[in-house]
Amino acid sequence: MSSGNSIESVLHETRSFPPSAEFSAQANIKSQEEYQQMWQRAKDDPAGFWGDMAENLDWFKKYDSVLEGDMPETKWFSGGKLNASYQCLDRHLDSWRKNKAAIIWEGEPGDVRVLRYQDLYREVCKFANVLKSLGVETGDRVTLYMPMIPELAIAMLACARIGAPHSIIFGGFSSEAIADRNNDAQAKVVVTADGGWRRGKVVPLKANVDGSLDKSPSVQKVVVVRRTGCDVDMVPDRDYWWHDLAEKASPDCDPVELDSEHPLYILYTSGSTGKPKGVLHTTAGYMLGTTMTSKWVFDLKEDDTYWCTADIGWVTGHSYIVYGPLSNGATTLMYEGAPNWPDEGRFWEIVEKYQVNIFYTAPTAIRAFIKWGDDWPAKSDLSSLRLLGTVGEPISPDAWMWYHKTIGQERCPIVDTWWQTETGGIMLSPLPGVTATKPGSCTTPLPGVVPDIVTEEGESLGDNQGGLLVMKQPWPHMLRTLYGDHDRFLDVYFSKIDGCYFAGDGARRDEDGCYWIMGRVDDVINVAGHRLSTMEVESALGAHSAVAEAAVVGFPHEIKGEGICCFVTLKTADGTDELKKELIAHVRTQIGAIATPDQIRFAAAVPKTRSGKIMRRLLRDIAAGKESVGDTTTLEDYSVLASLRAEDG
Ligand code: 7RM
Repeated sequence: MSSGNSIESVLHETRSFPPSAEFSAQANIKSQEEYQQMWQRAKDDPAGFWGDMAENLDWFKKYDSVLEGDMPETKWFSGGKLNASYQCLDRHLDSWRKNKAAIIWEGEPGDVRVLRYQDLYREVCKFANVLKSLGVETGDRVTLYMPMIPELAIAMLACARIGAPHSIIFGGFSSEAIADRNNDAQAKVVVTADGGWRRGKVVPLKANVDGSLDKSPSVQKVVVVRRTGCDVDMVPDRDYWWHDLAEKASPDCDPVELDSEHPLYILYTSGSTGKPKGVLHTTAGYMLGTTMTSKWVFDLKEDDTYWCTADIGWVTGHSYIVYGPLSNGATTLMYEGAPNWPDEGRFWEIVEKYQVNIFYTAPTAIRAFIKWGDDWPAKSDLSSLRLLGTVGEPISPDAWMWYHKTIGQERCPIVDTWWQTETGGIMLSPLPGVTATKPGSCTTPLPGVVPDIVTEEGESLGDNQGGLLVMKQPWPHMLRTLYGDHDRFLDVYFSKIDGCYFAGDGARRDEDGCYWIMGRVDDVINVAGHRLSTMEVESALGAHSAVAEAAVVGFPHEIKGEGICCFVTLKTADGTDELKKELIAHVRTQIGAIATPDQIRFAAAVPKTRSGKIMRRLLRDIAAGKESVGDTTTLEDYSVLASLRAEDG
């Protein structure tokens, strides 16, 4: 943040793209009036509005009240009983949807599986029975560390069926990170695979789990899917093949009738300290939020083929590959591997092959597509596409225009969806049949979302003044706590701005009420759409015997959005290239491949304020190669700066 109260905003974009009349006419929300009316009602009478929306879920027992309490301690749909796997499966089975494709899956090597709703239901029931046979009870936590294969969705829904919250760990995390998360959640069972395919190579998932287990004593059993056929160690009475257990399991398993606020899952996300936060979502509110936002934003129709390219290891995959689309009875496409394997045309071949209608991806992927060139998408027929989406970071107007022209062929609305692991579902986004989109803006709040832009003191700012993005009203799919650390939950999200949820992003609102996100205001960086805490990388480096101190910042990166730059002071060792490599490898073992540093710069000291705080703003400027370093009046040791700049990455 710059000095003064508001954050300086430099982006000025005036192009605007209203939806076509044809799109609006067929859309789930058709007009500005309809949207305005919904939004106003949800603001003035949230209980009435969300109570009406809750008709879209199937309840074993109707709730007594829609909303109790106010932020941060809210309870939604108290007294109600339901089950998330029932929402996604059982309720579609007594209609023609029983034979509709629920999941169309393509593996990286080109293998294909299609699971109809009935097939998925049976597999989920079988695996729910497997979990029970391994001693998993309602309330127990289960870690899923898996590739993008149907078994991941099956395991999630099986956990939901018996009320065992899942904790999914993205396959790019290391043994150390798995152990941390297993311990924090006190997971009883880990589900994994021998490996997964990525750019023609096997990611050794089971071996990574093995490396975590002596440090995760809570884990009693490990279930392993055979995916790649690579060699794995199987420990008797601890490790079991999925297929051995599932083969013997019954395909019937009654869904447990769970309280509305029963925990559905924990998902670890980076905050501004070294310790990841276990974001906890609960059943009714989360299911309602993901169900409604999928319908509104992706305009889901019965005959759509919908593809979200995220990994299920991130919240986007939880909400918009699995729970939201399946709750709506949609066909959701899942792809296992890399976008450039065997070549850079893979995504567009998939679009043509399955006649994908709705395509949801991230700005980092779009930047890669642009770099790879227009010839790749030109090889495939993209005329099935009718709607495009983005998520994960601000998209530059240039990348937006490329997406609009080259992929959308100037025909498809683009929904730039702003939300977070914590918000559970989309918060700010165009409605594709309603909103005039602007390249680079996530535009307006969805019904039930009441945002504002405020100063550090909590005063509302006017049009086009940059400030802090907050939410002034509770919504059903918001996080309920940080697992095992409610005080941190209160502190991080609710202590900064009185009475509001503090998102950690800077933003401005323009004269049309459209929001423009300016990025994080804390020590969280966004590397290829993945949230990482600079503190986490600093802690990892600090654990290396040669390192005295480390300061980590993001810097602009052509494809990843932000790269990771580490300023390292050494105890005694020499700053050799060998040591640089060793430190990079060390961070990869401590956190995982996603945290691989792009630059290591050895320095005699890191610049600090008089009170001892690392001057990250200065380091960011140096990492970005900027000459002017701004205000240094509180800098402790001026000579440090010159030496940092001299040391070249
Ligand atoms: C869904 C997800 C959340 C952070 C968030 C922002 C950034 C996400 C957008 C965006 C600008 C967007 N969850 N972010 N979407 N910034 N425009 N459309 O990404 O928890 O992993 O990250 O991502 O900074 O706070 S997340």
